[in-house]
Amino acid sequence: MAQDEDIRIEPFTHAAGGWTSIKEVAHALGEAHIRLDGTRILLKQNKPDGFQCVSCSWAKPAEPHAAEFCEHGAKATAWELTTDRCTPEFFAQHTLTELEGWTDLALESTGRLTAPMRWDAATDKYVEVSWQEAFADIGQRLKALEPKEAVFYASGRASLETSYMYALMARLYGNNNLPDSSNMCHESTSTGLPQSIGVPVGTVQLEDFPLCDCIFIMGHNIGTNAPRMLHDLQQARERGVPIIVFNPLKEPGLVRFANPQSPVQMLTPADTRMNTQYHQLKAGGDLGALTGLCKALVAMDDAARESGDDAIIDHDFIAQHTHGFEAFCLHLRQVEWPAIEEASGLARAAIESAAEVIGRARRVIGIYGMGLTQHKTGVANVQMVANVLLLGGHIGVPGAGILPVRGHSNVQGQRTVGITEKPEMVPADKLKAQFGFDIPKDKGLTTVETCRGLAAGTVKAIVSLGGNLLRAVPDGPRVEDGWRKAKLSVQVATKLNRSHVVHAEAAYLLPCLGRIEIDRQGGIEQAVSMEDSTGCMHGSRGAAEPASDKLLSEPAIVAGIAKATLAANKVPWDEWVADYAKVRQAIEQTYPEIFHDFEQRMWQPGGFHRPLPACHREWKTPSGKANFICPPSLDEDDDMTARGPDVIRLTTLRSFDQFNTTVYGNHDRFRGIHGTRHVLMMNDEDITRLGFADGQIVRATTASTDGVPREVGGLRIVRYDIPRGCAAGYFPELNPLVPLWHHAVGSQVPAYKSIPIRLSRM
Ligand SMILES: Nc1nc2c(c(=O)[nH]1)N[C@H]1C(S)=C(S)[C@@H](COP(=O)(O)OP(=O)(O)OC[C@H]3O[C@@H](n4cnc5c(=O)[nH]c(N)nc54)[C@H](O)[C@@H]3O)O[C@H]1N2
Ligand SMILES: Nc1nc2c(c(=O)[nH]1)N[C@H]1C(S)=C(S)[C@@H](COP(=O)(O)OP(=O)(O)OC[C@H]3O[C@@H](n4cnc5c(=O)[nH]c(N)nc54)[C@H](O)[C@@H]3O)O[C@H]1N2
Ligand SMILES: [Mo]
Repeated sequence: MAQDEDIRIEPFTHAAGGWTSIKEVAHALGEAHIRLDGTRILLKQNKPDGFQCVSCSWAKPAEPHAAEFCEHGAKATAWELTTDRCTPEFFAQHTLTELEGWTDLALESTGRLTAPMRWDAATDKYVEVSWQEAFADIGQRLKALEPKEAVFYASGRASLETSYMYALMARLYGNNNLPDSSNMCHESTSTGLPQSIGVPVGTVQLEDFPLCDCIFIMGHNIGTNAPRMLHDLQQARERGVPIIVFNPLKEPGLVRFANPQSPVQMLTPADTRMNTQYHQLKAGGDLGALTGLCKALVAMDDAARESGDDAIIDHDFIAQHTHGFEAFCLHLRQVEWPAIEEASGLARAAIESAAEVIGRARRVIGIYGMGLTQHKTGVANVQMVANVLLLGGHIGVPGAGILPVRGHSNVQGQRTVGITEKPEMVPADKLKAQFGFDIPKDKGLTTVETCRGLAAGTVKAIVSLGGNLLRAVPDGPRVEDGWRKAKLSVQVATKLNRSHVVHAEAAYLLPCLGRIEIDRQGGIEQAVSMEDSTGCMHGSRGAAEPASDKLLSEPAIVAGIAKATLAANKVPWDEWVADYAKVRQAIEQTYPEIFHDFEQRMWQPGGFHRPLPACHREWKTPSGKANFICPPSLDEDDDMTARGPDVIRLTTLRSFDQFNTTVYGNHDRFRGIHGTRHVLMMNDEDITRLGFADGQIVRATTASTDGVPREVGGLRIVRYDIPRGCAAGYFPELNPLVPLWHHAVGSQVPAYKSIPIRLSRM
């Protein structure tokens, strides 16, 4: 955790982007001790012949801006290219027990890892080990386990090539234990959308933005977490396209934006008002709001038809392409407005004003993020967004569609090429033909199930391709206890984090090249590829010299472990590492519809789009149609274990100064909170009602009835513009409050955005 500094709370009154943004980039570059010519590197970011940003997964346009990066992308680049080094000499000076007491920021600030390390029990220190020795020992230890006892986690940055190799390794080893960060992120999308529209990903591409005539955004903080999308939204606003936001917090990026690429906006105070309606619903109020929206659309359509006006609902589309409309309408007619208002925290008139705009639009794009997926009702939330769009026929036509904004820069692609615990998602026949083996049939473990397995002692080895599982997951302290008792932990990483300093009986820390670095195999520069949030695949070539000559690439590390672990198999691991084009050929053979002519098309400006049947109204669902799916309830908390006037609903968010568990600093510029991350943003009336004061330091305790104590102390109450009954604070500091069992029905995405808590004095 970053230490508190001078604490300042002051409202942010500027436009997002603009001058502050450029200044911030320079600041970040200066502070992170960037090597080489930072600007030269940055100009290659997100370019068709350059490297794909390691920060968010937003689309990379075919005709990029001169500087196609945002300040967060620049920060992420600077962070990877730091001149600081975390060397064997550093580890010689610190035991892991000591490092466990360090903050996240302090651990990562030690710089790039430089050499493969093995934990030494006698000294409680990491000591350098040769790559060959590391692989051989890891292989021995994995071979000694039952295949089901090992888990292969992936974080979402690794390339398509590495991900394909990693998944193949796990399946040859004998399991589908391939959880990844999407299990904590967009798995509600991957579970919900196939049932609704027959694809696990969004249907919107960049080309749709100039054609749409209405956009709604739910539960995504675009200004911080996918800032380059602000350009597309801004252009839409300048065409007069209405943008309707549903978010408990007024996020500045969704309020006003000054484009740092626009000379006019840079030289004058001009900026664009980014929304036309902003609805501050309750955290977890989305099912209520979306149900209200659909109910209002149906009512508007009834009225229009009675008076002979144009229909609001696309009845032809519904008749030809959908299933379940009548049952859905019946459900909507039965739900009463007071219940909708109570569940959403929004007035009927507010919801109707949104419906008025969405109902009259011809081409609507629905965008959403973690504010929808990380709830007990996460899957139902996603399906309700699909329902809204299906009512108006907004799926499968240009200028419209559904847009889940993914997290990590290749998290979507990682799933596409086989990193999934669900064996049915993998073309087993193709893999059999290519490599002569049957993939394991049993479903593997999700991230939540992996944590349960660690806590229960049934998961005995944890291999991680990036990430910081111990910080990212719910119930961290209990998972940590299990992790310490496991037999093996192997962490492939660029920078030091908590999941490296908490060790199993045997622990390895294997440093890899980052994507921005030049990857040479046998002296020949290699390229890799990834998939963005809009289903487009792009090539990526590193531009900077590696941080250390002892680093291996991720494909080389995966191949090293695979060769030491697996029985004889038909995978040409060494040939693949020598030439990544050969991995791409294998990917092409396994997934020919998506990856044909991979080698040529990956360099196409704008990338190449994967075919998605829903985009041309072909529905790969069991009914053969797009399905209206009724939500199970209106309120998240129908089965919540604890209720009462003193229970408030906590949502956990990212600040301006972080990338997931990587905390760059203590400033949340857009929310005006400086110098501390230990805060609870609360409504003024709640603060008074519960007998507290603005600025008071309190303890939060989870209001669950499972008998497990969960608390985080030292939290400063910050009076904030947030609906009554809700509070907001930062991930990962607040993760100990989230019970492992508190997750979305169907997808197991932890309900990080809806945690019942009580407050007490400290
Ligand atoms: N700079 C930067 N970029 C990132 C990341 C990062 O940490 N830093 N992380 C990456 C990853 S892995 C991901 S998944 C994405 C995450 O990007 P987001 O999806 O934006 O994730 P969060 O920051 O968790 O914020 C969610 C938003 O939802 C709102 N919200 C909270 N609860 C609710 C609710 O109940 N209903 C609704 N409607 N809204 C709610 C919050 O106020 C916030 O604006 O960003 C990616 N990009
Ligand atoms: N309370 C709460 N918890 C959450 C969330 C929330 O909103 N609220 N969000 C969830 C979400 S959406 C996600 S995606 C997860 C994130 O969970 P993870 O993906 O597990 O975590 P990250 O913080 O992204 O991982 C950071 C680490 O990755 C390593 N790394 C960085 N670059 C590379 C690379 O190129 N290669 C390799 N091998 N390693 C690299 C570095 O060592 C760094 O310390 O957290 C989840 N947890
Ligand atoms: Mo994520």
